[in-house]
Amino acid sequence: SRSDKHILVVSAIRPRHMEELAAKYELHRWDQATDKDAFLANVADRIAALVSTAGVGVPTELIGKLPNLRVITSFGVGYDAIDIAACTARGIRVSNTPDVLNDDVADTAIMLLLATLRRLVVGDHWARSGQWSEKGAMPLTTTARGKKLGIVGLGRIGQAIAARAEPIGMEIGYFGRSKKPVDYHYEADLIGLANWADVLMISCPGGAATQGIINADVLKALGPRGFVINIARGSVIDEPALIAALRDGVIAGAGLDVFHNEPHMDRAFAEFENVVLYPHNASGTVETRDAMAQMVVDNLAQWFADGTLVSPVN
Ligand code: 8YV
Repeated sequence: SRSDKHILVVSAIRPRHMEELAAKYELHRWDQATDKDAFLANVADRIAALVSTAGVGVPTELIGKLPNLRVITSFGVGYDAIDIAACTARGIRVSNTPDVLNDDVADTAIMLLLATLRRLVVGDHWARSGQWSEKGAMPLTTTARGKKLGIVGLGRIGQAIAARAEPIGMEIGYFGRSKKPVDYHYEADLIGLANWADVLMISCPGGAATQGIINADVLKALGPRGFVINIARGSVIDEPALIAALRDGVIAGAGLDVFHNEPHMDRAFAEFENVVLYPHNASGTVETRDAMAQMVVDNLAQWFADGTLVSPVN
């Protein structure tokens, strides 16, 4: 029955899906509690399931305070903000929401790539501000056609990006832990890929294994005509090194959906004309966010029915 299915809400999903969950389960809104410790003291023992979002994650010390926690259903494909090893050690299952966001994230990657090379934001400002009528044509930009796209992480999203870059006329290369059965150019190390590429596309998972791998050396290898696009995690890039590279002309520009310390993005980025910014919104369409929320609902329903998950992480 509903009264013995207790779920802790660490970060809420879509309103309609929250209503659906509230009708089926006892929801405990940790996200809305002001005194979180007092709130937890009353419910901790009853919590079997937890709902959160990729951006917010789950504090590891919170997991430690929930002795009967068995499952975490996370909204988003990335799970770098959840300590999966700690969950596995305690027998806590984790699910994410893969695949349903691949197309929108890949579209955003291409949107940022083209907006950066073609200087969409500068052009928009040129038209809006009246510079067009005062000064004439805006400065020329860079074509994507014929350029080399170096993809860091050719997973499901990376492959969806490659499939879109091909008809634009880009040559595709990639770096990852293993060579894949694809016709694209493979580089076994990141400096090699950065040397080869005109545009470096970051689409690998976040977390300890990729922390700061796009560092000053990689940016130097990419060079003064090279661009970085990041739709993965801010943590993958050494951000002070990126800011220095943009300031000093070490690279030509960047298109960024993700940052360190979101949503408190480093204001230095706002000063660069050769940068296009998007506020971690690559999956942010009504359609895709609804599909992701439905996967959270489905994972919970299946877990409460038979103890299995639609899209397990561990
Ligand atoms: C998140 C994301 O869903 O899927 C991911 O890993 O980063 C986004 O799609 C969004 O930030 C909500 O947490």
